[in-house]
Amino acid sequence: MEKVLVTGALGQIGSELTMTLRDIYGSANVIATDIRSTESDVVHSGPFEVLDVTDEKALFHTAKKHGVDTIIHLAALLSAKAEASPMLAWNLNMGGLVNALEAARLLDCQLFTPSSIGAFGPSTPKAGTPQDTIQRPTTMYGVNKVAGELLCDYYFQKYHVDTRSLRFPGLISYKTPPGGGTTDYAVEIYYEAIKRKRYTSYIAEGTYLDMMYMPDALTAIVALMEADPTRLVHRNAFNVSAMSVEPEQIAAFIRKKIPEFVMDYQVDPVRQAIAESWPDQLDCSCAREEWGFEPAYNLENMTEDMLTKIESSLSVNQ
Ligand code: AKB
Repeated sequence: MEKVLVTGALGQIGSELTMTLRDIYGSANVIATDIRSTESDVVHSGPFEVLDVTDEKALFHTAKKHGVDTIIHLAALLSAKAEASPMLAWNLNMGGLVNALEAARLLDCQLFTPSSIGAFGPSTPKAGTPQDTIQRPTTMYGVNKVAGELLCDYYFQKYHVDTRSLRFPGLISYKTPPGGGTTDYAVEIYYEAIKRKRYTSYIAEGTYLDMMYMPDALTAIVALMEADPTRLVHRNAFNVSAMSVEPEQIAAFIRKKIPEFVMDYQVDPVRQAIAESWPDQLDCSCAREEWGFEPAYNLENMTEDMLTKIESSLSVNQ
């Protein structure tokens, strides 16, 4: 990676990844794009362009104009939003990806795009979910992710486009909130713990899902993209996770810092059904063996960091 185009750069992953890439590769070498512009570090700290990824020509010309060698394609709808608007999800998630792949093919770029635990479904083994296993998701988001994995493999095999991807679990971060995902509760809980000392979870007690702290996700993206291709047996996409947790476990770790924190439940049937269709805990051994995946954060040190960072950012903004 020397010169990178990021789509969806103002989203949860993009807003942090863009800044990390600018630190590593230089601000001028990371071109951030999104469907909208905002007053933000991403927009002001380096090149930024408004870009609709469903516009094939605009995506191609933006990548060509900047002479990039890598496309990090993040623009997509998350699971709950995709379930509410399946056709919009199909058009954006699949249309955007194929446009990014075509630009990568024509301009000889490396390409990263995230897959998800959503690429699995109810018939997938729930515990120790293997790297290569049944993928029959029951959500539009999951259908998009499986199709996306296959499409990326197709572009690698047929056109030798250097495509690489990670199956992200719920990503927990304190800088930019996620929007429209099933795992968003695991971010909201920390904000509500600081602001109100209580949280009503829309995911039921006892529902285990894989999670990872954003710094580990950013490190993983860079490590995978810089990995020696001869070591990669897999490409699209690697299982990655740092913890398998249910809501009450997060609450218990929050209570170590905020003893008066209270959590109750008002289960949202749509997001609960999505969560129940996903694995409880992924097997990440291929990511460890093929490119050295090693997350630094577990539930304990992530919770400490989240609470400290949210507290200081809320007090600065008061
Ligand atoms: C979502 O909940 O939709 C995402 C994901 C796990 O892909 N966070």
